Amino acid sequence: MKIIKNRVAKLSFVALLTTLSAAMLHAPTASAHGEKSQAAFMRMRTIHWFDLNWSKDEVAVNETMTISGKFHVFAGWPETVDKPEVSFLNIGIPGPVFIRAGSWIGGQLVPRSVSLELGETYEFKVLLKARRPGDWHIHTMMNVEGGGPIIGPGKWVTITGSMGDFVNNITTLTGETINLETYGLDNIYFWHAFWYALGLAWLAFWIRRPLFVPRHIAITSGKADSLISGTDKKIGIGFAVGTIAIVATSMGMTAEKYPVTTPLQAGLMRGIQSLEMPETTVSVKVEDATYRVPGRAMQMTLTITNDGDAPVRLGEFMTASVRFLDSDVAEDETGYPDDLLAEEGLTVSDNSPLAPGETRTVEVTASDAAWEVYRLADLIYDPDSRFAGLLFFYNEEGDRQMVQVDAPLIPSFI
Ligand SMILES: [Cu+2]
Repeated sequence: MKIIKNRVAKLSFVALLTTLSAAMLHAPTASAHGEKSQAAFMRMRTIHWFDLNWSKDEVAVNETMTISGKFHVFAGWPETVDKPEVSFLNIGIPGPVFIRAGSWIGGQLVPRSVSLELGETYEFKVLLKARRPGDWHIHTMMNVEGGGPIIGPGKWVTITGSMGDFVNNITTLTGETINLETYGLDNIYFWHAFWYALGLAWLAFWIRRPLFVPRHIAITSGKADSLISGTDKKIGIGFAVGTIAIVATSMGMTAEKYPVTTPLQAGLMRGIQSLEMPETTVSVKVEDATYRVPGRAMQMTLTITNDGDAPVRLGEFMTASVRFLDSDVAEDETGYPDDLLAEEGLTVSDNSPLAPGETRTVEVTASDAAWEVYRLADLIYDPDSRFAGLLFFYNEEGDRQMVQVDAPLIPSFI
């Protein structure tokens, strides 16, 4: 009786262990994405996302929304990160709460990886279809081979409705309409349960006998041969042959049922159309740049030259998705995420219009809690402490010019 109890206990322990390890492999829903813990230099010196638009704040299950905008591939790409030769436009979301129904760069459908050129600006659009209800932080994201996911700004979007209503119908190349959400699910459940049960049976077969100590004693006393009987060997062979037979038969059946299959398409698309940006007539030289730790502010001394034919003013400094605006010159009309927007975060010592042909040296301060909240200030502890970002200049008509800056940043602790 005691022995039987022991075996039952052992068996249930093993089953529990197996189930627990399987449960651990299933990752729980993430509430944040670690966007703040991505190294500041990665966010500042790789991909600059701007002119973004999340088409909706609230969307029902099965409805679609788009995220569109532009991204600039920074010319001063860090040496420690692989160049974006194989990049994949993606969306940073906590699991499949949306499905990506399509994505485009420069007007071209990009279901595959693309090759991006340093110093170029691209236009993009991602079409999403809502799947799981909840409040989700939706980021733009670029996966770069050898560089990891490079995350852009995130905005909260609410999905309403019920996930049970979600359908993802597609028509296959053979003319059949299927719902990808449930397609083949019974088969998946069946095979998981089947192999799980077979695995347990295998374990149970070997466990229903004395384990470690009695076996150890048998081996040390020279009776190792007695541990595995002829029946054991036969059953072992039975399991092996049975497994191979099941795999072979089910493969044959599958091939017969689905005669036409094509592999998942993967490949690299080159020659993606970049965006023709208006010619830059403003040039900027960074004389020096310091970050004041107590003031949560970055100060730059900039020498700005206007070679154009219209006066310009500095309206915005953008780095790592944080936008510092001079509210006299520029304002946000896109509903940009609040925590990344410093509407009055940019002060310029003299921001009167810079006349054509004029050169002026100004002190520019970009201050906001975002330096600390978004952990951009961590930059000062890097061995290559550089900052980078985009400056936007505006003329009277509201036309905009984009100038990139990239310079060493010296911290000040007083
Ligand atoms: Cu997020």
